[in-house]
Amino acid sequence: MEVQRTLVLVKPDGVQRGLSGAILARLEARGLKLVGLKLLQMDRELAARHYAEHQGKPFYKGLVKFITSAPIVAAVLEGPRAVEAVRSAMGKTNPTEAAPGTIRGDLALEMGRNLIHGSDSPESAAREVALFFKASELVAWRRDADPWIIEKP
Ligand code: DAT
Ligand code: MG
Repeated sequence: MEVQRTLVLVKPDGVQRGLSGAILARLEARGLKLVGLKLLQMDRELAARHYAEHQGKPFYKGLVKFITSAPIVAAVLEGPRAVEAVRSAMGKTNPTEAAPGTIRGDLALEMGRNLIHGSDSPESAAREVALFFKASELVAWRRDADPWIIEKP
């Protein structure tokens, strides 16, 4: 199975609500491996680059205002098909449509306060990881539990 890396952001609502640990714990418990982690506050320039695909949409201004309003936690997670694994764990963009058992379905109510970002494709992941992390900030490490999580690590 293809090993991938993906970018996760615990958005300002998640940090302010004290859910950073709970959100990362769900992804870790699923078997995804942390290879990068930091707390930061995004500026408008980083937000514009991160959300470039949404520029011009009606919700764009509010999205940038929200994502830059307070600190976030940025993480890089690695595993087989990590992009899809994070997306399915997150649930649908609109939390009221997100399935119970998902992060958004269990912990959020509104689109503009949906707690978490996860890259939507391996190409987006590569671009987004590079926006938030230098290569030297990513740690390649062997996890003792790997053979118990990944059939062919
Ligand atoms: P996702 O975060 O599930 O990848 P997205 O990339 O389509 O969703 O949008 C990025 C964020 O923008 C999303 O998490 C919340 C906000 N957003 C998207 N569509 C919206 C809409 N129609 N109204 C308000 N906010 C929206
Ligand atoms: Mg998206």
